Amino acid sequence: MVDIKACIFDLDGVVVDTAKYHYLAWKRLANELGFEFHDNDNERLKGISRLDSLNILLEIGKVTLSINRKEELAVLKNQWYLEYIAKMKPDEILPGVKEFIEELKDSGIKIGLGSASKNAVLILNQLGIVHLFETIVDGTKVTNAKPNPEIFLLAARELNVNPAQSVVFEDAEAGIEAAIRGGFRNVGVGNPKILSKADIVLPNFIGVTKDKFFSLIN
Ligand code: B16
Ligand code: MG
Repeated sequence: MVDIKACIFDLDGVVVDTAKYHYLAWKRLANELGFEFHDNDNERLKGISRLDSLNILLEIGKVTLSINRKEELAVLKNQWYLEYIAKMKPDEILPGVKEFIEELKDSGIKIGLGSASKNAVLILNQLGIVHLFETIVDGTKVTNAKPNPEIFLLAARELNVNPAQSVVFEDAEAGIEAAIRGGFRNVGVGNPKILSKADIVLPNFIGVTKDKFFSLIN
């Protein structure tokens, strides 16, 4: 029998595709620093923190910088990223996910957000869906980035549920790893090859209902 009390959603790649905007901003930074950043390297930046992403980008470009310079560049990248975010509209919410969350909420399941992004609240406001989440745990509230489970453990604590009775929805390998380390049930959203460690993988939320989901996760 399924005993699920809460569902915790990642943001980028699960609720909205902000990865494309992160990519454009990182690419612009790489170009300013004199090297190329390609789409196929972008997967490595998904789900991890801004500074961890910058370190990977610099490793790709074989560039070494002081911590102060890195912090300046992370601020610059975020300014460019926020220019894209400011133009986002509610129709960029990924298909089916809002309806699925609403159905879960109506049936009494608690809903949380667990995102590495420090811009999570801004993005949810921009999309008009901030009210759907009973708790929002984002990059401003934790010290350890995914694959550390801190984000999801804090969300479960704030929702007053056990990890074993909660399901994490994640699009990134680092996020599934964090869910596993925290003792959560988990659903990969996206490519089954990348998310091979997940309990189950859904390609997206199109046509996903509460009953269909419960029959899969059981
Ligand atoms: P920010 P998620 C993550 O969001 C992104 O996947 C990752 O690419 C990004 O570096 C991270 O947020 C930090 O974002 O620069 O806005 O603080 O997938 O955990 O919702
Ligand atoms: Mg993500």
